[in-house]
This record gives sequence, structure tokens and C-alpha cells, in this order.
Amino acid sequence: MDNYDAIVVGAGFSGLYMLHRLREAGLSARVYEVGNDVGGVWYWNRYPGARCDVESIYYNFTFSKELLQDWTWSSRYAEQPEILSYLNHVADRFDLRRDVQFRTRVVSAHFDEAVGKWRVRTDDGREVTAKYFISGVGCLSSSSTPAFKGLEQFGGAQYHTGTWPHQPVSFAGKRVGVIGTGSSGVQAIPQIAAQAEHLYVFQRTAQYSTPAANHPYDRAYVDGVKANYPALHATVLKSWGGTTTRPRGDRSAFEDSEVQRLQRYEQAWTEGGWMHGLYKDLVTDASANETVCEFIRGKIREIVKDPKIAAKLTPTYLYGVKRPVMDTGYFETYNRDNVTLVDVKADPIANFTPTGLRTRDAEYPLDAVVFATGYDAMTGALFKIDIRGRDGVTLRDKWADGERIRTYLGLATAGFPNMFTITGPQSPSVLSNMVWSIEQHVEWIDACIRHMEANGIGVIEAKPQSEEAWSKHCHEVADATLFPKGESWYNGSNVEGKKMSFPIYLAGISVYRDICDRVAANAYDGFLQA
Ligand code: NA7
Repeated sequence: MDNYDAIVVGAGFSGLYMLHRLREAGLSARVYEVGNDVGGVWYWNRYPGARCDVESIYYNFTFSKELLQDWTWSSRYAEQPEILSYLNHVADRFDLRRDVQFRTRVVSAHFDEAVGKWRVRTDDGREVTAKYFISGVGCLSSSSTPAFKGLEQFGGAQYHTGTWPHQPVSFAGKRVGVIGTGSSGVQAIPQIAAQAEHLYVFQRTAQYSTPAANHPYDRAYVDGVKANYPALHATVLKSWGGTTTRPRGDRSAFEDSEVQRLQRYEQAWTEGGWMHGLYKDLVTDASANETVCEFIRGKIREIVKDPKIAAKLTPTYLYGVKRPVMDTGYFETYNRDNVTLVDVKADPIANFTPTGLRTRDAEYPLDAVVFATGYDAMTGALFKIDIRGRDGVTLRDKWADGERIRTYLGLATAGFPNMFTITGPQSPSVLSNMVWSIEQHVEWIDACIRHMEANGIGVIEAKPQSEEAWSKHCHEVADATLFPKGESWYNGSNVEGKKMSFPIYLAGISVYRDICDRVAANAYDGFLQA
């Protein structure tokens, strides 16, 4: 049986950088990846219109000055093919592929207390052992297709945005249904509408979407960014979310007059991007939040010509508590003659038929259906692996299917020694610039492992009291905001029957980074080490 120092799951941003650091530390590592190649979520999400909602200049690694200089993004919000090219470039530059085993799923990982190692089994029937077991599975990698009645008898083509085919898909001349209007649906809908004979959008919850205002990068701008990267990086590390785009406002929405506020919203709408950072209380005070909600609702009424359709597209909940979306021509799409919006809250989906989809009140003939129904987020990909720590306890049971997630710093959990979760639940993860949060986690884990190796430590494990305190702190911080009040994949409400304790640390990346650094500086305070 092969033995490695570390097993890493996933060859996306997390797994690739983790592998690089482990190698630099002189350790042997094996990465397992289900896909045929590197890229993680950017390998799978090939749907039309797929692009990032973090500005490109922040959506890259910073650990290598040379890498920063030799890669140039073409536009403000990079499209999926360009991000995938970037990850291929990283894999080539650091010769990473030779330690990645593709087309391989990790089925189980059991901690063997007798030898203090992880036994990791893969779907090719092999088992390997390793001292360290590191998850780079990502927060949004386990796609979710609701169990619609009759789906098995539907004769048309079926796609999920999160597992899109590698061959081009043409919707020309087709009657297409898109179910779901989260980021993926909102990005895909205008593109599919431009091709399809007719597009039916099945919307459960209306979205607050603001223009991305994407544009090609000006060469002089990119050169300026590259010349000043260290300063930019230092500024970003002091931010809340990991970019300098719209840092958290320093005043309340009510410190401005209504006229000033509307001017600010109007300017932000023109510049593009999310709006919840514009005032400091937009994510903490419902009445402040309502001012931005009303502004966006007004925009929807302005853009969408048919008032009945505009009304269906108008959200009523708080802005930002459900992941807000950025779009390119989303609301405008509903002015097209070949697009029909179906409100499936008012007229629920009943079942698929061999030729289409039936709601309670109507029938829609479809040649193809696109599930833009999202992910079993945050815990889904981890729970797909049978992870067992001490005494054979499964991670899934320990976290009560997600209802009682407990971690220390979002990096480790008691009873699961030498296991680390890159951007795991209870870290800033999806409410930060993922790439830089990944870098921070990978570097922290790398330093921790080096500390262990240098000091002859066999096992490191979060203390139960450390994770209880961290989880409590996480919830207190979240409860001081409006985020937990939303219905979102942030808390699992997009998936039928899923209940998840709010899984994101919301104090901001700079606060979080300081805490993690302090723990490391205090000889990994809060961890048992033996
Ligand atoms: P999301 O944001 O979870 O969106 C999923 C969408 O699918 C959302 O509109 C859901 O409605 C809808 N949905 C889910 N289940 C159903 C059923 N059963 N019937 C009808 N509609 C349904 O996933 P995305 O892939 O768009 O985006 C995920 C993240 O990836 C995104 O936020 C970025 O960070 C990148 P709901 O709102 O739950 O009522």
C-alpha cells in the first residue's frame, strides 16, 4: 500500500497550491481529482455566460511574483475559459500534474488511531495511507438537481450548469427551459435566450441583480496594477472581503440625504458590481437595507417593459442576504418575444412529462432543460466522502448533517486529527475573495505542518473547547448581521430538506487572518499536539 505524507482532495485553486507548498516543504503528496484535468469548479462550470463575480486582478494567486507578472487578465470579470487557462498555466508552471491522479474520486478517509494515519480509499479500488488529509473540495462543487417528479421520462436533453458538457451545446431552434435564477441562471439566461427558439425561465425566487459592467481591461491599467501589486495586496489584506472594490462603507445609509443616497446607488449601478458595501449598515440594518432594495426594484421596473413581468421579477426580501448576482443584460432579456417567465412559487412545478414540464396550471413543451439549481453548498462535497475520525465517528454525524457544524477556525474539527479543510465551513470562504482566502489557508496549513515536522509532532487536533468557542463566536458575529435571516445556499435553504447552521465567518478577512496568525504564533494554541 502506498504511503504519502499528505493526501489532498481536489485539483482546483486549493488543491493545486496546497500541492505546491507541500512539495516545497519536501513532503510527498498525492492529489485526487474527479475531473480529467485541473480546474475544480472552473473545470466543470462551462455553461454559456459563466464568469467570475470577483474582479480578475484579485482572482489570482499572489505567492509568486513571476506568476503575477506573466499572467494578464483580459477583462474585469474573467470568463470561465480564461480562468481555466490560468489554472492550467499554474499547473504547467509549477509542474503540478505529475502528482495529481485525475478521474479518481476519494470514496472514504478513515483515521487509523493505531498508526496515527489516514487510510484513504479511492473509486479505483485502491487504498493509500497518509499522515495528513487535506480537503480542497471547494464550497460549491457538489451540484444539486432537485428530485422533480417524472424527470426520468423526459425525452429532451438535460444539463446542469455545474456539470456542463465539454462539447459545444447549441440551443438554436430549440425550446429550452431554465430552472433556477441564481448567479448561474442569471448568467446563462441572456445567452440561451439569444440562441433558443423559445426560452422558458422557471423562477422560484426573484433576484436582486446589478450590472456587472464588465469590460476589457485597459493595458495601462493592468500594467499599473502589476507595478504596484505588493501595495495592492497589503491594502486588500486589511479589507473585509479581500478586494478593494467597494470596501465596507464608513457611514450609515441614513447619514446621507435621500438625494445623496440615490446618487450613490445610481453611480454604483453604472460602475457595476455588488452594492452591499456602499454603506456600513446595509448588511446589519433592515431599514438601511430596504433603501438599496427599493433602488434596485425601481431599476427592474424601469428596464422590464411589461409591468406584470417586472412585478414577478421584483424581489421582496433583503438585499445581499441571498447571494446577490451581477449580470450582463439579465432583466433586458425579459423584453424579448422569445422569453417567458414562469413564477413557480405561484404556479409550482408539478412534474416532467416525456415532452416537457407541467406546472399546476400549464404545460410547457421543451426540447432541453437546464438545471441552474445550484449546489449542496459548503458541506455537500465533504459529506460525499465517508470521512471518519476517532472512534469511527463520521464527519456527517458529528456535524449532524450540517445542522451543528463545529470547527476551530474553519480549518480543523475535534476528533479528526491531522485533517485540514481549505476554506472550510466557519471560515470567511464564500463571502471573501476565494482565491486569497485559499492562499491564506494553504499557507497556514503549510506552516502548521512544518511546525509539526520540525518538532516531531505526530498528531495535531482541535480541542473540543476551542471549536465550541469558535463556533459560538462565528454565530455571534453572523447574528449581528442580516445574513442568517436570508434564504440562501449560505444556509442550505436552496436544497430541499437541508438545514445548515450559518457556515461563514463574517468578521472580515483581516480580523480572521490576525486570529489565525495569532494561533500559529502561540504554538498552535487551541490544538492538542502529541
Ligand atoms: P444558486 O444561487 O443556489 O441558485 C439556484 C437557483 O435554483 C435558485 O434560483 C433556486 O431558487 C433555484 N432552485 C433550486 N431548487 C429549485 C426547485 N426545486 N425548483 C425551482 N427552482 C429551484 O446556485 P447558482 O449555481 O446560481 O450559484 C451558486 C454560486 O456559484 C453563486 O452564488 C456564485 O457564488 C457562484 P431559490 O432561490 O432557492 O428559491
